[in-house]
Amino acid sequence: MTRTGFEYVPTEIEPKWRKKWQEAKLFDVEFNPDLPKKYVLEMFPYPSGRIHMGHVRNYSIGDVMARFFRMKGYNVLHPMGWDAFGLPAENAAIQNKVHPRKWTYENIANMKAQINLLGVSYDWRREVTTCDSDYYRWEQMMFLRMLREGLAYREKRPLNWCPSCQTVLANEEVGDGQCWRCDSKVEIKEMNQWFLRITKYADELLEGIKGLNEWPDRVRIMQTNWIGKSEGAEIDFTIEKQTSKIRVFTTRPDTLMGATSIILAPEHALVSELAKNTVQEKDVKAFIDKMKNTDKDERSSETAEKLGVFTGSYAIHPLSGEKIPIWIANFVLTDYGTGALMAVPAHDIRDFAFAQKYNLPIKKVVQKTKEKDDDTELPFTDDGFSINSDEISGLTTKDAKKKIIQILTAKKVGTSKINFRLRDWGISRQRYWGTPIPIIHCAKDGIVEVPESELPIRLPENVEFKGTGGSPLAQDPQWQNVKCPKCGGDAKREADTMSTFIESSWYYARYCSVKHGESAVNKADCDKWLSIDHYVGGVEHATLHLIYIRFFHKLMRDWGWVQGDEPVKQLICQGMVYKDGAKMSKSKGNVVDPDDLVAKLGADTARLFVLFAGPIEKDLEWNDQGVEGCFRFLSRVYRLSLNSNQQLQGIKYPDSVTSAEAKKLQHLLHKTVKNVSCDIERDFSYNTAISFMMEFVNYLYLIDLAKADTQTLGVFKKSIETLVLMISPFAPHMSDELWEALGHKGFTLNESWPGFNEEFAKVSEREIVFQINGKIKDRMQCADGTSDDELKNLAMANTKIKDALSGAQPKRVIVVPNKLVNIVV
Ligand code: ANZ
Repeated sequence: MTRTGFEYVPTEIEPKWRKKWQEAKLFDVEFNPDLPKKYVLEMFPYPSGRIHMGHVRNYSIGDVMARFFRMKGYNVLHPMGWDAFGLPAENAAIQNKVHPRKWTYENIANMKAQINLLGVSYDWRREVTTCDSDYYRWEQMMFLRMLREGLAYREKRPLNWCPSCQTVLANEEVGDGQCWRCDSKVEIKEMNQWFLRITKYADELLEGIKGLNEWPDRVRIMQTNWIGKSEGAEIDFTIEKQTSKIRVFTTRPDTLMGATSIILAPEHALVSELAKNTVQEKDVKAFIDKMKNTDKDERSSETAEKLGVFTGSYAIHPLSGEKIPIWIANFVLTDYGTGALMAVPAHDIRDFAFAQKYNLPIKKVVQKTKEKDDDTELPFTDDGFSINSDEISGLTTKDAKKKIIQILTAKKVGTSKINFRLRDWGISRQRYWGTPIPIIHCAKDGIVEVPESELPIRLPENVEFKGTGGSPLAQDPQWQNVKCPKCGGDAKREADTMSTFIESSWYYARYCSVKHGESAVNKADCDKWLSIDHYVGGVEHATLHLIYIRFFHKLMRDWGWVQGDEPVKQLICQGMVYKDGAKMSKSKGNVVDPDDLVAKLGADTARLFVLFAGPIEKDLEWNDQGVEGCFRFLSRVYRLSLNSNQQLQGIKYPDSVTSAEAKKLQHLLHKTVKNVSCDIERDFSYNTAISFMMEFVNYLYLIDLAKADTQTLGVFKKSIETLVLMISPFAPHMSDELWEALGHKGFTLNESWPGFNEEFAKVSEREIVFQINGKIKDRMQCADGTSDDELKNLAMANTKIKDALSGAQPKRVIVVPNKLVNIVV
């Protein structure tokens, strides 16, 4: 192919097309009942100021989907917005004395411009900004509805407190005893908090996981464990010389006869009473104090040393009537089950270690076999057969559990019980930049709702950002001091704001409408677009956001706002972007700025690279050569298209394709379309789809148009046009530029995705003759276009040839492609 001066200069092409797209309102979408629909969604960003490569990857993945499906004939909803409340805005306010609102909206403007530079096909008319009162007012309304329905409540509870952020954290926001945001050590603090009763949906949230068959397994497992359903029993133990009882939760009621102590969490309400006036009282107090400052995860970790103290009191075994000691220990947690357990050292690893350490009796009540007394080693934690357990002796673990629950129920000392690890969702935050909780506290009337007609309750303006303690909202007396809506007396507004995870729990439904009118979401629009067909985001949201979004969907369903039980059909968790072996981040100093890349090599190259560098769900290692490789590939496509376009003026697609060269090209064209389409559609395997296009381009470069027959020229022309359409979702600016240059009007996005003919795509076969010194020895069917080297290898490996050669070394091997291999000896 002759080279002429077509130079690929993305900075000249890209702004021009973005302007045209905008003018044509190319990305605005209305629902069309005649077309199948797709709702493609990327998790919306926190407006931190600038987008990073992780964002570029996220949005490029979604954009290729959206564009591909649109070309495939779907009605595609592809919206974007801002998860705009949150702590960084406040920290910026503290550090730079800029109001969180100003900071946030400026960041949004910056980031929107950056995203638009990438040419992502968002329908911005649907943009959601969660810190707009027009958005959060609905959240306040939902909160009041939940309050009325008993789904929101206030309670004093020990909660995770981050001393550095000065705020309460949800369990999900604590990992390894540290704050998810600032890594400070989390403390436990008793506080009045608002909760959402997510546990009401625990069973449904768990059951629903079974139907999420297009979610990654790891996310389904994480959610299952997070919800943590345990089936077992609650059993009451009376306390010696007292009227009160201790209730324990156990998943192994069949081991009741092996219980040799009761162990309470140090925070258990009965502890101080039990130890009162005993010799142990001082030790117990000291132990409780020590535990206060020990992190929960640390206490319950498998490797942590088991520590405890005897309370000085005894419990009475409900069946044997025996006296067993009551202890407190570090590994018993206050917020699980009843905060108390019966220790069965013979059959529980932790209890075993504890009993050994403190010399508590160990009683074997389960063994592996049905035999009289086998030599099962302790602790034995598997299922087996009950022994030394009166009525249930001899039964399998499963039957023994059932039977013992019957016995306990009849005696009114126990019942079957299902426990969930999932806790109600604590949503109060002592923060400014969040949705105000629409509640008024009145000395006379207690908790009073703000009347809905007064919503939204906007944030006070008169607040100084100092970063020290408490709720900033309480600093503005004018805002906080109000009259009680019920009695008219002096009252105070609730000064906490809501967890920002609430905003991201329902935004997807709001996107369904362009105009909302007087409701949070529009049912008719939601019915049209939901559920989300493909949801793309990071796996770090597996147990936070992705549980809350499912919870809110069920809430909204129960309110009749949306249909269907689940919000997300397919979840795609993209990998992270690494450079020099570390996650790309400002603190590591290994950031590649998307704007720089776009300015230098163009948005299309940036998009192509983040998709070509590996499978979307795998982590991606940044590679400057890889980026340049992508730029070169696009340049090659650009030059090839424009050069050939000059030479192919007036050439038409042939009526029939008969020449060998044209046939081969036709085959490769159809095969490429097939491979690219399948890879995108089946599992969004973009990197392999791009490879197929690269291979095809390499082949096209081998064809000498000056020598090719007219059929080949016709198929070549078709090949270029098809290639331009196939690259369009990945490199939309360049594709539209080429499409125009090839003489077409409009945008590639409005063209149909190229089809293929299965017959042409099939590998056609040729009969290859194997000869020695010109004499035919064998024949074989080989794929059309099998390479010379491959044919040579096939011939040398052929048994008839091997026999005939009987060890003789060939002097020469002559290959005539698609016809024969002749071995000269
Ligand atoms: C007796 C027993 C015998 C137990 C046995 C286990 C094995 P999951 O499966 O996670 O639900 N437990 C109960 N409450 C606890 C608390 N607040 N903190 C720590 N551990 C607690 O765990 C349930 C089991 O964990 C319960 O069953 C109890 O020990 C313990 F051979 O009771 B088991």
